[in-house]
Amino acid sequence: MSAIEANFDGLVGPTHNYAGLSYGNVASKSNAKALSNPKQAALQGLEKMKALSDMGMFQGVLAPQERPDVYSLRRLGFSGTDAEVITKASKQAPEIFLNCCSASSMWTANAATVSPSADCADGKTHFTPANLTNKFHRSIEPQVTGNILKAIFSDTDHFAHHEHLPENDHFGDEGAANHTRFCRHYDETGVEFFVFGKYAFDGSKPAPTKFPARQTYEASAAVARLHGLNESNVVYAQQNPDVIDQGVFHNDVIAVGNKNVLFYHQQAFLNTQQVKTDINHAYADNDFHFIEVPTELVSVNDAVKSYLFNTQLINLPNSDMVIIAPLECQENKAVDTYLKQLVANDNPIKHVHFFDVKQSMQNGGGPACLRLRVVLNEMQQRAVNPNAVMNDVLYTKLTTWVNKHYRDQLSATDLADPQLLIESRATLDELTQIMDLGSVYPFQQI
Ligand code: SUG
Repeated sequence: MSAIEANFDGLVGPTHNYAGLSYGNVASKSNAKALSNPKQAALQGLEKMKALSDMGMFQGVLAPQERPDVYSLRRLGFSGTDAEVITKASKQAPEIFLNCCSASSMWTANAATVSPSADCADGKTHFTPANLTNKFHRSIEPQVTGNILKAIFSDTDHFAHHEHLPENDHFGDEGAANHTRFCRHYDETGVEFFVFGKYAFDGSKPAPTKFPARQTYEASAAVARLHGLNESNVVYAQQNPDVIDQGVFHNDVIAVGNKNVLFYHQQAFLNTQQVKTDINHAYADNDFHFIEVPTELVSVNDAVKSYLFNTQLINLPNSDMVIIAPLECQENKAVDTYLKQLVANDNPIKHVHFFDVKQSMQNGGGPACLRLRVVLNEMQQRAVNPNAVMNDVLYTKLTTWVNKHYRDQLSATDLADPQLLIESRATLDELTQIMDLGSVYPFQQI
């Protein structure tokens, strides 16, 4: 049965803002306190989704989260009405308050790790929401992420959902941002490639010294166990700690893979030769392409700034492999030159399409951060909630919804306005009806 790889992009939430919350993520830190434009951010995201759908791709949508997160603030001792909780927290603990306002669930590459049914022992597609323990503002996402995934992939004959891993740095899990899958055809068993930043239980092993390693080996191995993967089809690799210290906070900032291609920077891995040997061994065919970008052509700094590797590597319906890149790649001379050469050379990548996702890029989120890949066979495609699948009708509904509800400008002080929570809840309530999600948000469950 033929299968495709679908992309489920995160809708940008109504509180999209720049709070400088992600230590180790250069863009997030350098744009801290800049004014954001939630409406433009959401429309940029929708435009990319619509363009991929128009290219004949199966494009899905994942809903944003309820923010400010007054439930987390209550757990931290702020009390009273919702408005009082917001006012007290924003005055008494502004940093904690900002962490509870982020629209970071838009980066759905961090929503979960997904293993296609062809790889899993029980023949179902497995989802494990990422616990995102390394950053407080992201650690409050997994519960609702799980609700949203269950509302979209609800058919238990096809889809299996796990609870996120224990919420501790030892099991720090950042989801698909550190997970890639190789295969000849999407419907066949593939090789699942897990990249981690450090070993949690062995301090003698190499680890970054400046910025945090957000994913542990132990978390990756736990996800592989939960999903029932066959060990001979799994490859683990450690990220180069030096590049984490240069701002490569997820592997998808320095490498991307699809089918029989791994496109990566020379400095991405701690032991590149071992990575190649292990992938070749597990893939067990001679048509695998390792496309290594040398430092002398593109520095790590240029890769981080342009997000050359935070690109989507996809197969169009005519089987051409193309890159979906942010405009920043075209604006960076070294990267633009490299990409022109790449598509002219003899390799599976045929074309580069550029997209404006600047509102997300300024928080360190490129095209690949904005999407969660889900391989679906024909029966599974039919089992997906149809109101989460991009088409002309859904695009019109969602752009109308964004234009009606989203603000043009948001600053840190605007976030403390209790009216924003009322506005956001009304916005999300309407979205759950448009997407037929049921009651996925805490405010709908009370
Ligand atoms: O987790 N930025 C996100 C960016 C996530 C990008 N995802 C992938 N590479 N897959 C993060 O660091 C910044 C929010 C702020 O600073 O306001 C933020 O959360």
